[in-house]
Amino acid sequence: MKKAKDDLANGIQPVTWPTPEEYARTLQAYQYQEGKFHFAVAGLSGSGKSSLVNAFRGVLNQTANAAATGFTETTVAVGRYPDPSPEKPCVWYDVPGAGTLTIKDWDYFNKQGLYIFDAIIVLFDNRFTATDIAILRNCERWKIPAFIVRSKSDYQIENIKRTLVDSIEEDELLDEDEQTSQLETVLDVAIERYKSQTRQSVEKNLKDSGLGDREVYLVSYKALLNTVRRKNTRSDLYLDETKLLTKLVEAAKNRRCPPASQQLGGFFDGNLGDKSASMFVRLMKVLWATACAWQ
Ligand SMILES: Nc1nc2c(ncn2[C@@H]2O[C@H](COP(=O)(O)OP(=O)(O)O)[C@@H](O)[C@H]2O)c(=O)[nH]1
Ligand SMILES: [Mg+2]
Repeated sequence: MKKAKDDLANGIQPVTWPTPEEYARTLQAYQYQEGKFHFAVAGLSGSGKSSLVNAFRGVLNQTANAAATGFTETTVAVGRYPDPSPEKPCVWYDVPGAGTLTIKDWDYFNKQGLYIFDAIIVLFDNRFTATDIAILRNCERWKIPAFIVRSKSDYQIENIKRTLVDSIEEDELLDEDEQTSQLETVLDVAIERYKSQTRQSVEKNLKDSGLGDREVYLVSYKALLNTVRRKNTRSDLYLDETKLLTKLVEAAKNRRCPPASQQLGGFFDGNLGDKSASMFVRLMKVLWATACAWQ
């Protein structure tokens, strides 16, 4: 007890695991259903979680089936949103960030029962937080695929673009032709700047926390929604939406369906009955077809 107290005082955080009873209670509380994929989106209030959940489900913000968006979170409740499309066996969860709660960063993962999920999206808008790091660290412990996603890329790029336009227009050293030519490429420059700034900042945060480098997916709600609905528009900016959807399904599929060499005691012929095994294979085929359709 004294050691635990001293460790905490010295910034060494305890590694805790839920008891089997807690684990079972969490499965029940989140209405975990065998044969479905359970994806969590975690992040600070206002980072765009509810919008992202809506986009993944192909649901427009502010419509009847949509998760509520654009208000300040005040509750600790995790929102559960089954995919409305009958052929997609996915359930999406909207998980409020630690900033809303009185939970310590290191305790957040267990307290929110994030260990039951098949994949977790760590969503950030501007600020990458200590909770985000704690989620990534815990995902490693639990072997849960985690995806770092930056939201609102359309908005962020538009802001960078506006600043660039201002500086080109203010630059007295440029003649008219030079200004015109720079203004023509300003969107591409803004996108590149946004990509490199985001990657550098995440890389630094991960390094400072002793975590290895990882991919960052840059997305916008509207582009993701269109991608899920397979409706490409010219007016929206598409970045990593397709890649994220594909990798997400791929990772969840691999987690549930390890290659034969890693299967525990014959996954299909022992642990599952014939009927559920064939249902599981069917499910995988459907999910795989869905992922391919997104490509
Ligand atoms: N421009 C833009 N705005 C977004 C995007 N995602 C969310 N928003 C806006 O950001 C605000 C907060 O989003 P919300 O989904 O409610 O965030 P939550 O509090 O994390 O659930 C809302 O006004 C959304 O319309 C996006 O990709 N692009
Ligand atoms: Mg929300």
